[in-house]
Amino acid sequence: MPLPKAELHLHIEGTLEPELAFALARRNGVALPHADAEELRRAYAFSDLQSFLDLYYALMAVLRTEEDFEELAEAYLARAAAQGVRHAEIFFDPQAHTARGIPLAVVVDGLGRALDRAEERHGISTRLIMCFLRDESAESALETFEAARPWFGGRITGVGLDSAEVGHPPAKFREVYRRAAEAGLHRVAHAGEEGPASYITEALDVLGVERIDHGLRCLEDPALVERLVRERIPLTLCPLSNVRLRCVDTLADHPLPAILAAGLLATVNSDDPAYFGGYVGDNFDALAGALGLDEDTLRLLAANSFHASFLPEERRAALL
Ligand code: ES4
Ligand code: ZN
Repeated sequence: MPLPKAELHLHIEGTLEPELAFALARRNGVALPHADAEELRRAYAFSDLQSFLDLYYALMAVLRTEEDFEELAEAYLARAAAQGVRHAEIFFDPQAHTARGIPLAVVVDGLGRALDRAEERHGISTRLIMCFLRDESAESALETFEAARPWFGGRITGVGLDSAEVGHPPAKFREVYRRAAEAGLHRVAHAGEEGPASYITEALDVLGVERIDHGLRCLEDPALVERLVRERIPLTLCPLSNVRLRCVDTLADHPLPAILAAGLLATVNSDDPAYFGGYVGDNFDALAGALGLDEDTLRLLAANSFHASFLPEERRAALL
């Protein structure tokens, strides 16, 4: 039995497996620049975050209808449940769809159809977090935020910040995060994946985030590490992602041991599992193998995932 865990850093568009991409492409009459699923999989050799993002955004062209988004989320939930996930806080990228002419309602309601049944079918509670693309303008983020108001406090419970990090510091999104706080939404942001430790500090100070997605590079700033420990700010680490995007050389070089030794609240997640070689249980297994993690450390990581979640305390305690 896999350890019960929560997944807190998962881009639903990054769960699009090549086989489903081809099935949806056929159904929707969308041409893909690859012969078949195997050839597409061979293209998953990334040199950095941007080389991944180029393919990730291109493949989204196959997602067009509510049914498509429902199938995407349903496939993720089934795989996650099989690997012990009991709670999932799921990211999606509204702008990546609205920019292609797909209405926000198609995306949110389509995902919602699968999430509505997740508890009953898979024993997984869910939350949906809308992410702003940081390489798009602050105005575009504000427009997207306002368009999503009908779902606030219902289907959408938080905001995040993703896509190309370097050159797009958190402060660019001050106003939209201010409005998110005012609307009672949770706030997270990717920071310190490829970008510097100062982006983590800025995400805390300017955006008021409650969790840092990735946050690997916090180790470059000892005062920041001390603050993250003191304030119990969780890091949502994604080890297989870090290797595939060359943020770390190999899993054996992953800084998780240093992060845990520093007293940080670290969690393990899959990020974009269809692209990076595995779902969250696969991330646990690969880390355990490469770093020789013992059973107590694996249990700690799984327990951290509930502590770092946005579930109410009673529900967290019940899942632990
Ligand atoms: C992402 Cl790994 C990663 N980093 C930043 N933005 C993303 N969007 C999807 N995956
Ligand atoms: Zn991510």
